Amino acid sequence: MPTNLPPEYFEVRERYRAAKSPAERIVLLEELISTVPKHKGTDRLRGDLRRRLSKLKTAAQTRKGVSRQVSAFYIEREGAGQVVVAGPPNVGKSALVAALTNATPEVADYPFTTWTPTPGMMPVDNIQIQLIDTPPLNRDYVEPELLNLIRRSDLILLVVDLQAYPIQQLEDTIAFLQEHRIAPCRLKDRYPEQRRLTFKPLLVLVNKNDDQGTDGDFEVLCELLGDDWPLLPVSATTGRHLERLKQAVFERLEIIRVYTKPPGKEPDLGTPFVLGKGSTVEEFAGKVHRDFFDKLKSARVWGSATYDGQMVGRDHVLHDGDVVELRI
Ligand SMILES: Nc1nc2c(ncn2[C@@H]2O[C@H](COP(=O)(O)OP(=O)(O)OP(=O)(O)O)[C@@H](O)[C@H]2O)c(=O)[nH]1
Ligand SMILES: [Mg+2]
Repeated sequence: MPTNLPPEYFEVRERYRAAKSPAERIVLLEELISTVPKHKGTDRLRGDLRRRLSKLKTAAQTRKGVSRQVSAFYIEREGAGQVVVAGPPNVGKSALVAALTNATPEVADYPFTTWTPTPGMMPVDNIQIQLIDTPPLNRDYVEPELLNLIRRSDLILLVVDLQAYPIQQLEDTIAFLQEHRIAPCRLKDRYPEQRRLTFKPLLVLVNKNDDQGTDGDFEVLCELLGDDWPLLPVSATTGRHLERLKQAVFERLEIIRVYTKPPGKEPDLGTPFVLGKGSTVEEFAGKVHRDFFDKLKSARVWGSATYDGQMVGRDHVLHDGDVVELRI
């Protein structure tokens, strides 16, 4: 089966091969894994890379002192997706992470408050998504590790300040990211031959849209920018539109929630399995347990099937909210 690896894979693989320290190798291997598209043809490759990563991590932990050298910018993935909150100084990145997650990063009314990333978990319905507060992106100095953290993530939330030149902030930050070979997915068509760019999904959060008094400013911003960017007006201070933001993050991550149902019993609607959009029954089975993947005889689906409890094949494509009964 073809693997169809994107150019970023080969670019990151070169850097991974050239990496010297164990910490750097761990970080780059994580990044390499994030470039591999998730489909059946890459199952084996992803498995091999993950095994290699776990060996590297074990080695780093057993070697005395080495684990301490693993950078603060290396953040273990948790939950249904890893999302970085990035942008210029003082726009409210930390305030947003504090409002949306259980984390408590420092918020202050002067720029360059944040120096290291802080992860927190954001509940969205019945799943948790990891948000990471980051130090500001600025031209004078940027930690290379911060750029790697952004490259490894599943989604960028680019924050700008409605009350402080948001268009310039947006354009400068996009240009800055591009200079560091990170570009929003929506620009992929514009650079089809650009092998060295890492394309990332991106949403623009227009923060400090505190109440109806600032709605007019947001409307003007939308008119000026047209349809160029997916803009979300939010306020960390008043909590305005934060629910809408959570749903937008869920949708942009392109994930689905699927529930198990033991034969003859009620479905377990508590904790779903989270899969990529377009995942099949077979991929779901593999996620539940290796045995299900190997020995799966039949499956019944409630939700996306034509009728409830319909028998489907291994390649049936699942949808958000489906309930699946696996039989081996
Ligand atoms: N009015 C208003 N002020 C906000 C909002 N969000 C953050 N602020 C204020 O903006 C200032 C900067 O907030 P931070 O969260 O520290 O900004 P940051 O982007 O993390 O800043 P750095 O870490 O320096 O990059 C603080 O004074 C916050 O109280 C908001 O939604 N509305
Ligand atoms: Mg901050």
